Amino acid sequence: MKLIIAVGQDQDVKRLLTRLAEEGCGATKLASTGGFLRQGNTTLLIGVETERVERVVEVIKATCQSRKQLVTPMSGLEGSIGSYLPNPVEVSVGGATIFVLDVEGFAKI
Ligand code: 2BA
Repeated sequence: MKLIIAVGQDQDVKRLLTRLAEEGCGATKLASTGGFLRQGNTTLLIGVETERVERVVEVIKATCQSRKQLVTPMSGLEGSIGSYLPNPVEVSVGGATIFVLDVEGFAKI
């Protein structure tokens, strides 16, 4: 068995949960925050049989979109002089960041 941890964008997760339910996959949705943008995103914990990992990753790929976002770099502003405003930079966020972990044990009690 494997545990898939998928960090996605809030906008995609409702549809993704519907698709996972259609595939008969259980999932747990956690509210999370990206370390770089410091904005809300969603992390899903999905426990699946090893042979279904590829299928689930396909479903995530088909459902989660990549989006461009403008970010104003803020680090290093402390101590800046006057009204210096750094230019926003564009970053591409998602579709999803996926980790696949081995599961040593699994029980439902
Ligand atoms: P954030 O950390 O808020 O990152 C959002 C997007 O900002 C990233 O999209 C990437 O395009 C950009 N970015 C991140 N760190 C950067 C840096 N040091 N310099 C320049 N640009 C940077 P994604 O790579 O698609 O990541 C989306 C979200 O997935 C991340 O949100 C974070 O919550 C999660 N994530 C990504 N890589 C991770 C990792 N190695 N471990 C844990 N979570 C991760």
